[in-house]
Amino acid sequence: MQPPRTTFPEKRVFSKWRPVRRYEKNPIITADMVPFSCRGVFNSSVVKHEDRYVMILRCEGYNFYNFFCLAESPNGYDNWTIGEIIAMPDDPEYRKYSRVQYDPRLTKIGDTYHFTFCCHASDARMGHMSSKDMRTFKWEGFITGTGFRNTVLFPEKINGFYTALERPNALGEIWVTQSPDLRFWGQQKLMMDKGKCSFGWGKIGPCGTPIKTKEGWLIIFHAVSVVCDFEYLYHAGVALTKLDDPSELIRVGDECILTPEQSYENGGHTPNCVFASSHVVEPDGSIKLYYGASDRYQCVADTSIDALLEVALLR
Ligand code: BMA
Repeated sequence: MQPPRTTFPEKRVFSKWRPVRRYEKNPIITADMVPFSCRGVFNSSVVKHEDRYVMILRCEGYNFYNFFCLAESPNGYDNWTIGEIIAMPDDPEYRKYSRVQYDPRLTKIGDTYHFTFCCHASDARMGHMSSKDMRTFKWEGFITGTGFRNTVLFPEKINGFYTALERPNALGEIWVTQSPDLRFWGQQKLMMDKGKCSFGWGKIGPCGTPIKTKEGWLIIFHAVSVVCDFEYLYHAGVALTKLDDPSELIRVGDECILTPEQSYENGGHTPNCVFASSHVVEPDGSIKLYYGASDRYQCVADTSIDALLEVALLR
């Protein structure tokens, strides 16, 4: 008979320190603040443009169709003003996929904001618009065929190529893809399969713009575990990859950085869901992490590059 285990293996039990602290006034945006018929606001994307935080707010109507609104705040936490609905492309190919759109992602490359989002007909496909002023958006075209979701661009070229993370819809894993011109994409490589994540055995996918650090690219991802009544639980985690080849994983943090624990995350439309779709890195290395709670509310939390690296490398 095995003797009873009295100690845990090293690095499996950690201090109570947590890398992410929720904003005490969460949720920061709710459907009743939107001046249009709307049942939920969630999984949005934020950039700091000039002196304002500008959000592409994902709104879900009572017809269950989604639309994107612009929202602005002076400090990224409160006093959000909800503005115009973003005009979607007047393009014959786009119209075939225009019934459903969701999961906005924003990356600034040079002086241009790139807005990628999921469009759906019989399967998902990634659309791409660009903007210089975060008010008007130009349709650039589809950057994937069907079967792909959650494409997010890196903020700079890698080895001379624009680079993005994407998720094949059916597989729920993270791939790296590259392009010479932001139009034609290829050279796909697997970055991370769901078996690498201790809390993402259901599926995983990329979140906001990868963050360049001295240790490597810090990748925030969403991960789904499945509990015994077959319900999904959505969490956020971090991974670190090589700077010159983001398909090469350095390590994946075993501890999730955010998991549903508050009533607004455990209830709502998709119970037990936090979806950290975007973040803003401040000059001092602190990070505002924007996340949707239970597919109903838009929230924010505070973290930092150092805290996320601690998880990616050591926890
Ligand atoms: C995202 C989107 C949502 C979904 C959510 C969980 O990837 O597909 O529609 O409900 O995950 O927040």
